[in-house]
Amino acid sequence: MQVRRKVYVEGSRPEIRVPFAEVELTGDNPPVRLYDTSGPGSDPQVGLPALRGPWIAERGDVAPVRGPGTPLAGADGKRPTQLAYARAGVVTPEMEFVAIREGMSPEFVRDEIAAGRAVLPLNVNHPECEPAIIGKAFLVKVNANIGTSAVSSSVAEEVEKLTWATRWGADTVMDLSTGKRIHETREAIVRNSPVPIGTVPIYQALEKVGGDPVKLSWEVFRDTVIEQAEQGVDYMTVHAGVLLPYVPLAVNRVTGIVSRGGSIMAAWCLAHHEENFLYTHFRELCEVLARYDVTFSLGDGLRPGSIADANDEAQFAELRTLGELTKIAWEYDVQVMIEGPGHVPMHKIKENVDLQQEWCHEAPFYTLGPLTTDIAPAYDHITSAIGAAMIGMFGTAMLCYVTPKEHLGLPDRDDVKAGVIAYKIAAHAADLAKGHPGAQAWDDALSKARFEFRWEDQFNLSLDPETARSYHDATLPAEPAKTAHFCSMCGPKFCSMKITQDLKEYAARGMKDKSDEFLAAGGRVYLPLA
Ligand code: IRN
Ligand code: FE2
Repeated sequence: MQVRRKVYVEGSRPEIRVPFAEVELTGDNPPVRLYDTSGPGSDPQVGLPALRGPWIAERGDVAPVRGPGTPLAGADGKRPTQLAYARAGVVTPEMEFVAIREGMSPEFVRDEIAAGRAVLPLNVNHPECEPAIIGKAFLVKVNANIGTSAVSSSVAEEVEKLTWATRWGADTVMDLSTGKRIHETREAIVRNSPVPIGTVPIYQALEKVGGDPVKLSWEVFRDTVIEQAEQGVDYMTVHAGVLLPYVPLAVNRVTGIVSRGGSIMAAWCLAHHEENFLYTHFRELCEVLARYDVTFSLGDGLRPGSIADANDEAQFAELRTLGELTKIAWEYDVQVMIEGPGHVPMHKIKENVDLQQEWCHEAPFYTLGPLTTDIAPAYDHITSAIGAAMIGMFGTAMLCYVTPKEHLGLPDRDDVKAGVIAYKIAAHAADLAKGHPGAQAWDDALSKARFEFRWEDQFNLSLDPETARSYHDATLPAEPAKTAHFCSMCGPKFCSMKITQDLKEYAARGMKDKSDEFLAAGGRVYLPLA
């Protein structure tokens, strides 16, 4: 019954094989190809094959074998970043890969990266990754956060969550692990991940100094970034815009500083009464990230954590600084995205995108929701998917999911699925609104299947085929119901789709016949229940 299968489209050379999920349809309806993030599947003990291995090797700018201290780049001034190549006019195999994935030309992909409007987060030490592009001209992407905390989860469980999140369509995954076995957990995640992996290195740096933010230093942070870059982390959240003078701006807020990284850096700045070391050492950090092609995700440490605090001075002061840092990172050929809120009511969402695009020179925006109301704990995947759809429509490139457990606890498997599905809906709704070429073909195929009562096709085209099928079967489990021209929602006599189909038939026979027949039958559109 499952007629979804993985197909590959070959690029200009045989090892550029771009995956799609192909849905076969009944009758003479052509198959539909969907963007596919699930990867080739791996044995967690072995990891995925190194798809990008030959592409990285042939560029000759990094050592061929991974291990401490291997990257060679930087020594001769050449930086192995996709931004450096794009600026030099080179279309890398990675760029060609995403061009096929998105249905765009490779030159367009290269030019968007060169302009800083899109990023390709691909660490030279993550050859297992299937390239995915993040930028407003492309499909809106979804990030899912996973990670162990001090109180729960094992390494195996986290790899399982990664696979589960990408199965439902997560385009990137962030490992926010803290506590024990943090290095080992991340190693297992990166080696098994077909999607870019992001982290927030300050979390691990904090573990290294025993959990006391005051003991943090640039040196501990830098070494943590190198450790994670060696493992292959593709992008890193860095809260370099939480400046000492901005911290007092958050004091009178309803919810103060809600960002974990933001509160760690604010505590450090206040305790030392010194400027944020991520800001003062930013150029050195750029040099490290450039060596591995790690993409910056400049953190929004002062994002609003409530409707009352949206679009305030603290938030926008930090955003201006992120714009300044973007220019510096670009001097080093380092790719940049900008993180955004948080909690924002619908009428204040557009201003966020407009200011971010203006102040940050069109670097891709990556937002956490935003939640459009604070009244629904346990349903914040919904309160935030509303904001995510809107902010996506206005030009946000990636949406960080929120699960039903937000503000309440650590998400389990079901929460991860609920969050990813809610965000895939938001992202796709934004793709439609933006008129991304090809986005509507999926809707049209499903609508047609629905109208023609091709139930199996409708299930198979669904974002969540299993749930769609099970809801249908809960009331009409028998096999003939899969071709019946009604469902249990309205029953056989009230189905609007059925009535419209009859109308079409009448129209084909001539309006006169049709109206006679209609009047003879009593002239009612809705028939009384038998
Ligand atoms: C995304 C946009 N703004 C924040 N995020 C994500 O929130 C960020 O990438 C990370 O995954 C998570 C927690 O970040 P804080 O609380 O440390 O800022
Ligand atoms: Fe929140």
